[in-house]
Amino acid sequence: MSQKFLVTSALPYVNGVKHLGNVIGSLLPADIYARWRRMQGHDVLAVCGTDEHGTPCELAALEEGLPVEEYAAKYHAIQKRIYEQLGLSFDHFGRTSSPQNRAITQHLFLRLWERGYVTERAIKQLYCADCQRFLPDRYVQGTCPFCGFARALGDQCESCTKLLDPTDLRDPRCAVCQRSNLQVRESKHLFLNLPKATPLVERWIATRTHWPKVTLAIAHKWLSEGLRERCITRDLRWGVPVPLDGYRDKVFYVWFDAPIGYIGISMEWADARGTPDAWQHYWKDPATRLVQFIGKDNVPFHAVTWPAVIMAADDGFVLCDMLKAFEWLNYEGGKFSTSQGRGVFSDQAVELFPADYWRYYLCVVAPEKGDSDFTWAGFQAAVNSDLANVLGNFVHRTLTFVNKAWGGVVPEAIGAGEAEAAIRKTLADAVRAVDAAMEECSFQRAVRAQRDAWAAANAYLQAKQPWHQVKTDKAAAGTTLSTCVHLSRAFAVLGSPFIPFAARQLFANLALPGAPEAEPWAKIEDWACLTGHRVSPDPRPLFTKIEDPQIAALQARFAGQERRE
Ligand code: B3M
Ligand code: ZN
Repeated sequence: MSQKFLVTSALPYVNGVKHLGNVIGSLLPADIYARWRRMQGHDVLAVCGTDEHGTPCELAALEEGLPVEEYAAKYHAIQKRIYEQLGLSFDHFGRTSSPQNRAITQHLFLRLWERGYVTERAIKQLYCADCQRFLPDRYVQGTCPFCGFARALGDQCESCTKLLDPTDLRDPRCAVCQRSNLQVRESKHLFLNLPKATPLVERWIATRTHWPKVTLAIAHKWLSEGLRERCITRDLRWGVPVPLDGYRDKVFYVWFDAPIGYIGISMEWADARGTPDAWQHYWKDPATRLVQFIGKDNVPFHAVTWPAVIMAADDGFVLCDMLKAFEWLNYEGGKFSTSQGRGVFSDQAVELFPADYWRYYLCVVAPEKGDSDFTWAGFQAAVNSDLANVLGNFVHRTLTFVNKAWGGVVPEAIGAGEAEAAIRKTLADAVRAVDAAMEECSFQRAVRAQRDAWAAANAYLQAKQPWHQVKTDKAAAGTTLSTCVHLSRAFAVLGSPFIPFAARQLFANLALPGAPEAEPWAKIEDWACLTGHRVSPDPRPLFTKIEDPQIAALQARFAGQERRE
């Protein structure tokens, strides 16, 4: 039965270009999941977009010398293009700074306010008398009281990593004008009353027994430590304005409007297609399954604070059905580093190799059970052995031989025997294994199941040797070839959510009209649909092997000397 699915990926911060860890940490899994559910015939809305508010974005704009609106628009466009090149098939890639998100954020806030979930409190903050503005944490620089580092920021010292309050800093100065004309001033702020919402969250989390262990552990830890009121306003200009008298010169804290952005982006999608209410079809139907992919550090916001907002607002929005969190992808044993140019960033990745190479390898090393490591050797092995030698070779040998011995017309499988029964069962098991893995959002297992099926198909072809069979028993050779052609088609359909570009090329090689993603998932196992069909006389290789010297050069190039920007 067709169900409604809302699929979201964490919204990448707009500042800068994201690295491969970010790609496997939420973006790619959300895309694969959405593709798989669509092919199963479900009604899917998949959304993502850039998270554009907050001080890091404002400071990055300042550094690049652009007004923050222009800066955000520029990097939104850059990121959007890269994700398209990676084949990420979001129905809409929007922005948290959209008018839609502003409207829905203000609406939800007012519901919280009316329902008594927001409290007012005065807090002390630094104020720059020269710039005439309050300074959020990261706008204050000074000397670290612990280690003496001279350029510590108001939230943390980069040198000794101690967490700081701006008022802890010695010789504090304004990061914007670099002067020290600072005052401590009192200003009123709004706080989300999480203690009041705690029973709602506790009751709801108790029903999420099907969530992955990591996600539940973090949620329970937060709840058992007790939720505190959280300040949701900031003295900034860039952000969603607070629609309440006495606070109109403030904006919401970025983590207040960012998760609401999932709804705002769905509204953008609905507006863009000229059906402004269409988003409600998903968000306001209790039967919709909301499936969210995030990095581990985002769990508290998705498992506790955002659901608290949604439940406290009590406005009929669906809550998360499945929260899949990823751990960290390291780069060759260390960390990806933007400032040191260490590791591969998404813009470089799409220039270097076809998207499917990255998509496949990132699934192989998906950090699902702990941190994992990107290595060039692993990448090369995945591309050369799994993709080129196993899948690519199997398809190529099959189609070349159909062309050579049958004039390109797929023979019939007459008298399929034990070996055919076995390989058919292998495919059936693989489909079931992929479905089971995807149901649990286990991407490593989903690609492993396919790789094993490709290897089994290769072994079947190798054992049957149709190029010898044909000399003595053409019908038997035809059965082998027919089986292999149908397996190739099945691999294209089954692989389509994971390696969509190669899957399409495979369909082109089979001279099949339409695209593999348009095929019904239920029809993967079909052993006769191509009998009598003429395949392409000129099948193109699906993958190109990566040579050792190329890998050595890449290892050197991304080791950390090359500074970005
Ligand atoms: N912008 C990305 C991160 O923490 C953050 C996610 C927001 S999801 C609503 O990496
Ligand atoms: Zn200043």
